[in-house]
Amino acid sequence: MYSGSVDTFSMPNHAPLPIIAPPTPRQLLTAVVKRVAAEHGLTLARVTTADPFTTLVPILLDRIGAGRMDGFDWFTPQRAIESTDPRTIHPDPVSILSVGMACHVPDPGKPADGVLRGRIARYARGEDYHRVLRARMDAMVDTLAARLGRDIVSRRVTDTARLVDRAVAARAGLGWYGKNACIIVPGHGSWVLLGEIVLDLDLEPDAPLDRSCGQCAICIDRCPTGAIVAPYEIDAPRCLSFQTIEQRGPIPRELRAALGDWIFGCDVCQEVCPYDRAAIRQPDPVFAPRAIDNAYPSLPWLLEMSETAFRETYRGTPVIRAKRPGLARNAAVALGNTRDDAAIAPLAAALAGHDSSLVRLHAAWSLGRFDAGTARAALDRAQRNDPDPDVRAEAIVALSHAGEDR
Ligand code: B12
Ligand code: SF4
Ligand code: SF4
Repeated sequence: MYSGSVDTFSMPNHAPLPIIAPPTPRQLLTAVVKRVAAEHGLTLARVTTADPFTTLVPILLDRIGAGRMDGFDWFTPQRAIESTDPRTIHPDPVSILSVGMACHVPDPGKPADGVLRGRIARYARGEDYHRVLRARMDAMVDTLAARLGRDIVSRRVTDTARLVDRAVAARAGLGWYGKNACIIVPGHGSWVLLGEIVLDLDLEPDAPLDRSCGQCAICIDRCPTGAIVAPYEIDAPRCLSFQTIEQRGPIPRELRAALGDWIFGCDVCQEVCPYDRAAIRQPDPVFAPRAIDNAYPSLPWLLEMSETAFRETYRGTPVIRAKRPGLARNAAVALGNTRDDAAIAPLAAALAGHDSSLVRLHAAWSLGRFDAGTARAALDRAQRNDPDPDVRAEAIVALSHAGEDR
């Protein structure tokens, strides 16, 4: 790839001739780096400098101070400040290669098979991007070192507490910030997962993209929980992605109905975005779901699945992170949200016998959304017999609101 400057000069009696400045060694090196990245499946790759992201510091500290990152124990002010400076992870950083993998594989759609099903966010339906991206970045650096005939000191990160992936991608012009805080990549929308390679190579930086959402605010209006509290500002504790993936305890009552059928992550603020809808679909095939349970799993099955079944179905995918009780908890809530009487029997069975009190508690909440006698009977048994006081208390609350739309 050549990106040198083009100039013209005039000669008497001749049309202007273009003068193409020869590429500099830095431009040639940058072209080699991007070519090697593409050879390793990192087709989205742009460069920025390794200068600290100083303007990010007050934003991160403001967010922490406002409680927007509550629930992330690792997101301390100290850690946040460190994550804005590549020198904290590399002894001699000069450039950063921002890389992305497109994850919007075709949606198989919920089967119309009469089974009550949940919904998994698209990025989590196939292979775990952390592993794939890491492996590609590692292989790419090895090839690059061999091609250049020199050692390269590099640090490769994705989704860590060590660098703010989106800030790197924005400065490198890989994409631009949407008001949903996601990086929108031309041609792919925000369906792109990000990583960085911090290098000791002097590369030609790309320019940030001069794009913005303009007057659009669809994602803010459509977020089911109002978690986009202002443009570019997410209140993580209110975000369904946080509640379904990171939350280890009970999901706050006031957010349970908003969860709808999401049982791992949430894609609403991306699905409604005009840029995401118009994106050319060139996803990486590693993100394709292995089976329907990796995209739209049966909710009753999630409530009764064994540890072995959980591991076999979700091994190597991001869903493993939720752990079996967490996923079953989400399924219990999603079953209640169906308001379909077919949900009562699996919920009653879970309330009576699930090994996790967290799951029983959410099954109680969900049963409280039904007016049927079988739901009340299951709640009545639980309020008297469940060994966990929190489950008994939830059953009492559920009975007092039984059948209400809450
Ligand atoms: C913590 C975290 C979360 C938390 C908190 C979300 C958040 N907004 O921070 C939770 C669990 C809620 C979450 C959810 C999701 N996440 Co997440 N998450 C992260 C993580 C680990 C850190 C993000 C961070 O530092 N946040 C700090 C806070 C303060 O950022 P913020 O409030 O959003 O503000 C940012 C911008 O809005 C911008 N900004 C602030 N003010 C202004 C003002 C202007 C004018 C502009 C232009 C920009 C701007 O600067 C901030 C820094 O980026 C990153 C990986 C990483 N290490 O970077 C992945 C990451 C951001 N997540 C990612 C994904 C895919 C998601 C989900 C889509 C997953 C899903 N489908 O469920 C959702 C999307 C939710 C959303 N709308 O943001 C991707 C994003 C890819 C992309 N194209 O943008 C990342 C980069 C992981 C990766 N390596 O690919 N995530
Ligand atoms: S991921 Fe869902 S809950 Fe979180 S901000 Fe986007 S739309 Fe809202
Ligand atoms: S929905 Fe509209 S406001 Fe939200 S990110 Fe997309 S373009 Fe921006």
